[in-house]
Amino acid sequence: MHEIASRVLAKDPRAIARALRLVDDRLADCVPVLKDLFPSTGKAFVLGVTGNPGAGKSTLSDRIIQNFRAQGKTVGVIAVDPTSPFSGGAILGDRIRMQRHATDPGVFIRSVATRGHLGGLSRSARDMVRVFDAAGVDLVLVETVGVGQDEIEITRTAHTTLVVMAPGMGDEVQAIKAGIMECADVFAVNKADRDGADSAVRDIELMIALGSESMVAMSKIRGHRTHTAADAHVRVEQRATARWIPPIVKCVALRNEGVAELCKAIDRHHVWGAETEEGRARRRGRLADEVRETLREALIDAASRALGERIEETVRAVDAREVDPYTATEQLIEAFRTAPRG
Ligand SMILES: Nc1nc2c(ncn2[C@@H]2O[C@H](COP(=O)(O)OP(=O)(O)OP(=O)(O)O)[C@@H](O)[C@H]2O)c(=O)[nH]1
Ligand SMILES: [Mg+2]
Repeated sequence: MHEIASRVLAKDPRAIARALRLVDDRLADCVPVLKDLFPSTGKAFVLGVTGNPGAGKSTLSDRIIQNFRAQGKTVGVIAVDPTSPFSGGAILGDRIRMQRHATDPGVFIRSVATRGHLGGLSRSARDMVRVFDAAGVDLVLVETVGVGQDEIEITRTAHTTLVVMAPGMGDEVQAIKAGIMECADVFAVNKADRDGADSAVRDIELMIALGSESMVAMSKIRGHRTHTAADAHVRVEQRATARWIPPIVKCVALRNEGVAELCKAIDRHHVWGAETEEGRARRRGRLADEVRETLREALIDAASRALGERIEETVRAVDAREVDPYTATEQLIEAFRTAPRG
């Protein structure tokens, strides 16, 4: 076994930090480490926390961490720093708001930059979750801003996704736009100390009642690019027989109000995911997606290595109308199949 892997399994904080860095940088050494760690994973509960910038995700996460710590559970946090123009300063914000846990040896916090990731952010997040999981952490909390496809994709790593909204910010419309309504397992209407919390709850209830189909329709009518995420969700929903209806919990993260109830709602979804056939099917579906995605990448890598220049030449030939793209692809596959293995 890889030395870092055995130290992660022994819960050595420095090895955990190093493994997280390896995974985040996608250094070549990370795959053997992940292979060693995988058999020891599958025990942690993974909670995704998403929502619009400033909705109170970090403040609420801090409270949720407190709640888990009070039960003697250990926590790993992955805070994905958004590239979104409206959330400048989030890195500092996250640090400050979770700072009370910074000296707690039962809490590991790791920030991940979204900038510079070549589409592999959700994979990095998933593998970082595994590092924490193998190290025996009980809860892995992943905070991401619910804007942009990349960030939303990350929520697929989670067993339970908490969507945090704040009243009076037009969050519901923003959320439909971003496609985050569809990935919510539990809603928190935070900042309930402000006006409009009850009407925010009613809006969300209405949207849940309308169902995903209507959300997709609405999203399409509004011309949002992101309706594909919603489409995919509807397909998943149609496969599931007993639907989970997301509960909506009002809270005031600043004053720790409603947080205990929120944690109970999260826990109910956790149990649903682990103990119902629908929940288990959803978890298996995610692993199946991962295997397909990894296979696709590995095949493309292998084909690019084996075919080299030929791919570019084919592109030029198609562009020059010398060959159609269908025949060209068939020829490339045939060339790949018969290429000498190296
Ligand atoms: N009034 C009120 N303010 C809150 C509450 N919870 C959080 N806030 C404030 O809202 C602001 C944003 O809180 P954060 O926890 O940083 O929100 P966030 O969603 O993590 O923000 P980003 O990570 O920047 O997207 C801070 O000034 C918090 O103090 C609440 O329950 N009531
Ligand atoms: Mg935050």
